Parts: sequence; C-alpha cells; structure tokens
Amino acid sequence: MSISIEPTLPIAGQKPGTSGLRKKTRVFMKPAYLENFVQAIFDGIGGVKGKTLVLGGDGRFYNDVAVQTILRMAAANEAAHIIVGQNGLLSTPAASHLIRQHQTDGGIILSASHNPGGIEEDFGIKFNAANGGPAPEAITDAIYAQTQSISRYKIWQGGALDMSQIGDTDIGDMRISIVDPVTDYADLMETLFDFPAIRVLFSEGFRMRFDAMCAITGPYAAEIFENRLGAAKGTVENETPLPDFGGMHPDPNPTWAHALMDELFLDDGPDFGAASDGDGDRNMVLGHQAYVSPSDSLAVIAANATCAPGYKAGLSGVARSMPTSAAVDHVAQALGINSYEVPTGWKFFGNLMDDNRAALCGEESFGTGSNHIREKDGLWAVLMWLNIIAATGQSVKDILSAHWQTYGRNYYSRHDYEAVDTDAAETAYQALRDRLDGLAGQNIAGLTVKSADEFRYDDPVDGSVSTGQGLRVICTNDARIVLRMSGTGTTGATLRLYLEQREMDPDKLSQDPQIALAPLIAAAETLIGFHAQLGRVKPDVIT
Ligand code: G16
Repeated sequence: MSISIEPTLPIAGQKPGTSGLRKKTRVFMKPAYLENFVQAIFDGIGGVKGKTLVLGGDGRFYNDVAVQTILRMAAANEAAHIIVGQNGLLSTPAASHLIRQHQTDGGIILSASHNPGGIEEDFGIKFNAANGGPAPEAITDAIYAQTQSISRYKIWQGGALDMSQIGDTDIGDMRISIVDPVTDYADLMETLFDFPAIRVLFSEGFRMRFDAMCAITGPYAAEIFENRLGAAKGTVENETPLPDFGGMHPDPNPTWAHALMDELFLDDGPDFGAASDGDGDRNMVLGHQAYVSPSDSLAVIAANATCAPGYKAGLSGVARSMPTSAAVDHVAQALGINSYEVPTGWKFFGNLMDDNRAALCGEESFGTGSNHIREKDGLWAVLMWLNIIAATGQSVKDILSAHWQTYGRNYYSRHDYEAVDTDAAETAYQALRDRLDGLAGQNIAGLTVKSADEFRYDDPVDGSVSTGQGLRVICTNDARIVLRMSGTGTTGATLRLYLEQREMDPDKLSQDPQIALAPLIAAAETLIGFHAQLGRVKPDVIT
C-alpha cells in the first residue's frame, strides 16, 4: 500500500459549531480543507490505529468525493475497519445505530443537516463518539486544537473505490464493509413500535403523506411506511435523494415544507403528514388541519410513550434544550419523573441517556428522539405518532386538544432572522446581554420582568460546565423571551428569538400562536430592536 505524508498548514475557522463543521461546499473543496479536518479528527481522538469507525452521509454534493478521501486517509492512518453505507449513504440516525450495533470506536457523518446542498450551498462533517452520539465538547475542542497545529496528513495513494457493491473489501490491512443503509435501521424501528397495529390503521384507509424533501430519508421511509407498514404507494414523495436535494431547502418546518402544509390543510387533505430533513434526524408532524409544534410533540410523546411496545415500562426521565418550551416539564411532573434542561445541541443529551436519567429528549428545532440511539431521529418520531394514533384511535387534532385540556398549552414560536450582518448581530446580542442584570422589575412594553440571565449548564453526570448558552428574560406571568445566535448557519449570523407563554384557561387553547404571543413579540422588539436596530421588517422563518 502506497501511503504519502502530505505537508500542510493550519487553516483558520475549522471550529466545530452546534453540530460539527459546516461551511460552504466550495470551502470544503479547497485544497487540503477536508484532509486537514479529517486528520484533526483522527489525531484529536488519539489516532485511529486499530480502530473501527462507521462512515456515511446524506448524499449531498461532495459526499461521494469526501467518502473516498476519508477511506484513503483512514487506511493511511492504520484504521482496522470502516463500516460504510452503500454508495456512501447513511442517515444520521442510521449511522448512530450502526456505531452502537457494532460497538465501534465512533463514526464520521457527512452532512450539513437541514442546510441546502449543492456546489454553491453547504457541506458538513462531524465525529460521533462510541456511544453513537455527537462528540461532546471535550472532543470537539481537542479536534479544533489539532486543526490549529496540524503540519501533515496521511493518505493512501490508491485509485477510486467502488462503493456500490455490498460486501467486504480491503485496502492494505484495513477492511471496508459496505452495508445496506436501510435494513438494520428499519429492523430496529420494528422492535420499538407496534407495527401490526399501524398496519391495521393503514389497511383501514388512513391516509399519510411523507415528504422526504429529496434527501436521505426517502429510501428509509419507503421501506418502512410503504413496504413494511402497507401505506399506499406514493405515500412518500420526493423519495429519491439528490445531491442538491432537487433545489429544495430540506428543513422540515412550516416555511420550507409549505407544500406539505398546504396539502394537509386542504378540506380533503390526508389524515397525517410528516417531513424530515437532509440527514434524517429532524421531523415535522402534521395532522389534518393541525400543525404540531416540536415542543408540543415532545410533550405528547412523553405523555403517551407507553403506547409503544419499546417504551411500555415507562420513561426514566425526559430532557429538552433550554429554548424548547416547558410543555414536557408539566408531563414529567405528572408522571413523577425528572425533566432536564440542557443547552442547544443534541450532544448535551448523551450523558443523560448514557446514565439512564433521560430516555426521551427533544428540541424546538424539530428534533425528537430516545435512548434507542444517541441522535435525534426523524422517522422514529413519525412512527411514535403513528403508534399513538393507532393506539388511541384519535386524530392528531384531537390528541393535541386533549393534551392541552389536561396540561395547559405552552404557546410557542421561534422567529429566525437569517444572514444578519455578523457585527450587527453580535452588537444586538451583546446589548441585551449587557442589560440583563438590571432588567428585573422593569416594565417592557407592558410586561414586567421577573428575572433575566445568561444560561449556563452544569452537566450532572460528568460535571462539565458550558457557559454562554443563550439569553433568557422571564416575565412575572412566566412568559419567556430567549435570544440565541445559531451555531449551524454558514452565511452571516442567524439570530433566533424564542417566545413562550403558558395558557391554562380551557377556553383560550385554540388561538393562533402569533396572536397569543403578540404582547411578548412586542416586548422582544422593544428589548432587541430587530426592526429598529437591524432593519429587519419580519423574521425569515417562523416556526
Ligand atoms: C443541530 C443540533 C441541534 C440544534 C440545531 C439548531 O441540528 O444537533 O441540537 O438544536 O442544530 O442549532 P442552532 O440553533 O445552533 O442553529 P441539526 O439537525 O442541524 O444537526
């Protein structure tokens, strides 16, 4: 085997964000950009000599090239075994499952998640640890440190490898196992949910539409919903993964999955709708003429999880990211289990799940999952909803109404301001941060502030501390305004404003959230000045 050791220099800006390194594809295509980061991963985890890793991505532009490069670098760095999805494809949840199933030393996932794909769009890469979850900050910090001191990378100088045939092949002493990306994951889902009951639902004419958004979940969804559960052919639309996602923005929310929203709100629309993102870890759930906010989805799942065979024994605890609404906390309280609040980023749930403190986790950013893997899991959430519908015989709309009648409704919305000039965004953020200490007791546009702080997290399992995790302003009526800077964008800065207000009056549970939250939206404008300071007329995305 011919290995070369290529001299290189550190490249600025290779700091992993909320979930790995995400940049414009053309940045990744620059000489040594990918190679430097991959070598930094290998060195940051103490080398890969003799180790086994999983490898795959969501199929976006450059996935195929990157897979070849990583395999050649893994061989040159003396890895023992790489398990890779056929044609280099794996959804993020399937990759997490393979890491756990084969007890590997971790895995590399190629994706920029919900960001668009293509040569002019986004690419990304992240390392997942041996528990199947995104690397914790200690590891991403070590990887970043390597990017700042790197002086060489190692690569095997061989020809192109055929990724299309399932089976084993060797480069030198390294084994490459090319596996079917779908089967093991679909089998896992079958152990968790009541497939016979869901099959009955479909056989009785239940109509579903799943929008795969030309991203990775198409083949998984077709196998699970159409082949194994008997949903009508054509239930899955935009089924074929494409390198540019067909020009779509594969982010399952009311803005980017508006075609699905429109269909579900037709008078004769389907009973159930769902969509997933680029790499298959996010989900949006819809009923006929009903939108389920991700925070409500988490709470409903917590309240009904025992419907599903894999969760019959109940949940050890639940966890949510700080900006996610407290709806799930009220369910946890009723169930007598703990609810944990962590910073944004799925990596923060890993310790809680490994320690069996939380079995169900969720985020307002359309992420929901359980301890079956260590990533959020879009299709898992959709199957959980189907299981709940099959078990209760209720529509999504009725399940939501009943939930709110029992627990109250946490009206919730997120307003995103995207591609804001970075300096202007940082100035606005810093201005609010500077005011936090003096806000308590102040009247802001008619609301009185009870407390204000910057969120920090003390991990109860390993004692690690994460500071600077978002600004919180809480009013005397417990309404809440949160401001964060996104860690996943690639153009300018994205400011995320999160708004939440609980309503217990049974006659006021069916309002439009934007109307219910109007006083809070006005107070946020007074505090932050999206219009007045940043010149933004309206948010780019409202969830
Ligand atoms: C990632 C993380 C999530 C996070 C989301 C948004 O999701 O895994 O935990 O909530 O980004 O993060 P931010 O608000 O910093 O942009 P994904 O689906 O992009 O991998």
